[in-house]
Order: sequence, then structure tokens, then C-alpha cells
Amino acid sequence: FYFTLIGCMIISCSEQSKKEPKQEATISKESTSNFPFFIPEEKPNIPLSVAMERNYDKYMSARPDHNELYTQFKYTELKGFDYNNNDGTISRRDPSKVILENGKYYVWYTHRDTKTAPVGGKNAHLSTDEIPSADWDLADIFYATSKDGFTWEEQGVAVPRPPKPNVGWRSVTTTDILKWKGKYYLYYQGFSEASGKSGGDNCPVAVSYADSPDGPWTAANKVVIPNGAEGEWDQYSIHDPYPLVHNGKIYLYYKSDFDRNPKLSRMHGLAIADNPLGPFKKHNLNPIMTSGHETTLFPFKEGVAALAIRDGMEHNTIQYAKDWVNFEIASIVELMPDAGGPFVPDAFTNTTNGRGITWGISHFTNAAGNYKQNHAILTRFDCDLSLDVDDQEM
Ligand code: AAL
Repeated sequence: FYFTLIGCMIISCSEQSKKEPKQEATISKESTSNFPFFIPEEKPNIPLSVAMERNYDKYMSARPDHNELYTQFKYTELKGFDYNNNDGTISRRDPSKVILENGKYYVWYTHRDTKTAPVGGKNAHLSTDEIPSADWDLADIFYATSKDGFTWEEQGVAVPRPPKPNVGWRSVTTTDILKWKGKYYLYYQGFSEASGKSGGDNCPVAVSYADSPDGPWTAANKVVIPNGAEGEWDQYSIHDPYPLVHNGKIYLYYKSDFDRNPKLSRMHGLAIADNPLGPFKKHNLNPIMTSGHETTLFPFKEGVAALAIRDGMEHNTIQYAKDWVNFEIASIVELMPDAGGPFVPDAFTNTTNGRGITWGISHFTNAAGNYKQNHAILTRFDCDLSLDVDDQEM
């Protein structure tokens, strides 16, 4: 019986699809709308409401499933990380992009293991050499490897806090990886005071380099991307450095807190260099994206796509910049990965035909309000932002 039923369903579906697409709309006598009862891919030549006009905007497609930069996200718990009963003394957050080397996936991240949970940025005056202010205070950069992207083996420290007074002596966090001419570079936020002590996260970008993703890593012990000069939009912070290769150069995207009212004014900038150790030249059109929190970008066709999560007027959007500088909204999405570090196979290949992404590592935080995050955990996200995968199961 079931086989007959399924058979009938298949026949009637295929009959139906033979008839589609319907060219003529049947409008009943009572109907007052001009719009046909299916959604044509091309804008129909009839009077349209403003909302329907917008539906045919340059990047918005007629339907979500026609928009290459629309996706849903699914999350899967990772195996292999221990969180000490989630008492807030161990944290892993802000993962880098994932890269595939020597037959293994690699990811780097902020790792904190302290004797107490953080007191919270607003109570930074209570922090000590052993008591962290924020979740990312008193942290080092760790790395882990995996054969399948689900079960990870923590390998330990990649970049430790350097001795005082080197940049990052208080905490090294929020790293990202670049592969350039056979060498590896980790960019990260270098704190020289507890996060929150002078109001925010003042932590210019430093870099370490290695011949292998397994290290050993040599710290350049210098600031490669400094805060902007007084009065400039990025004078207070440079966060979330995120390097890609484009046009034979290093394109490093970052976040800044603008006028230091982070809820309203987190924006993104771009700094470009020929050499991974600098100098980096900030783009004169900065800020180049007006929303988002952590940076997540990937080459897409000739341009670059970005996830604008959480903050700003255009949060919860995926944006696209054909010229890698001027971003436009491509789609509106939900449940975006926080601090997503995707597996981007063509991040460093200088591609002019980016293929997109299907998965990565991101984090979940247990924000308890009052600027206090007890700890964070890493998670896997999957999505359908690849030009090579059509019917990915969600
Ligand atoms: C994050 C990132 C940066 C900030 C803090 C730790 O998720 O945006 O790294 O400084 O929060």
C-alpha cells in the first residue's frame, strides 16, 4: 500500500512539475491584487508594492532558496573539550578560521584556565594577577586538531602571554590564521591591562609566525595594527583581526567600537599589507561595514561575503562586497554563529572565484548581564553558503 501511495505521489509531483512554471496567473473575479499566485524569478511587469519591489533588489532574490547568500545555521556539540563542570574557570572562545593541513583540521582560540571565574569587566578593579576581569582576560592562544571537524584533540598552547612589558603580557586573545608564502601567521589582540580597566578592550593587534601550523611560534613582539589616532573612528580598539588574501595582498578585516558605545556603534574596518608583519595601511573608506560583532568573512565569486552578527542597524545580515570594500546587504538570516571561524578552503589562494563555506567553529557565551560572561564553549556550525553544494541537508 505504502509503495503504491509513494508511487502515486511521485507521479503526481512529476506531473505537477511538468506543468510548472505557470506563465499565466488566474485571478478570480473577487481578487484585487495584480500579483500572480506564484513568485516569478524575474520582476513581473505589473504595478508592485514597495515591499515587492524590494524583493527584487539587486541582491535580494525572489525567494530565499534562490539567494546564494541565504542560509540557516545548525549547531552541533563538539567532542574532546573539557570544561571543568562549567564553573567558569575554563573558557574557550573566539576561534580562528579552520584550516586543513597535513590531513587534519586546525583551529586556534582564546583559552583561559584560572582559579576563579571572571569578576566582570565592570568590576575590573577587583581583578588581580590571578583573578580575571573578563572571560578573555588572563588567556593564552591554544590550538586543537581534528580529523572530521566534530571530535577535537586539544594540542595545548600555541602562543602564550609574553613576559611584561611586551604587547599582550596580560592576555592574548581572539586570534586568526594567515598562510602566506609557506609560512603561518597568527594575529591576535594583545592586552597590556585587564580588559575593562580603562573602560573597554584596549588591545592593539600583535602577530606571531611559524614554519608549521604545529609551531613553534615566534612572537614579533610588536603592534602591527595600532589603534587609530585620537578623534579617528577606531581610536579605542582594534578587535577580531581576520586576514584573507586578495589581489596578491593581505586584506585584514577588524572590528572597532567607534565612539565606545558598543551597543550602537560597532563597525568594521579593513587594513591592507604586502607583508604579513606590516606595515598595514588602513583603508580610507573605513569603516567599511556598519554592523556586526566578531568578524567572519570568506571569498565569494569575485568578491567577499561577511556575516554581520548581533550589533548595529544591519545585524543579522549576510553582506557582500564585489570589490572587497563596499558592502551591501545580501540576505537577512537568524541564529548566526558568534565569532564564527569557518573552514574557508580558498582563504589564502588569491582566488577570483570564491566558493563559499559549509561549516566552521563558533562559540556560545553565557552572558549574565552587567558585562559579565562567565565562560564560553566552542561549537560547530553548519550552513549552506557554498556554490559547490546544492542540496545540503539542514
Ligand atoms: C569578543 C571579541 C573580542 C573582544 C572580546 C574578546 O568576542 O569581539 O575578543 O575584545 O569579545
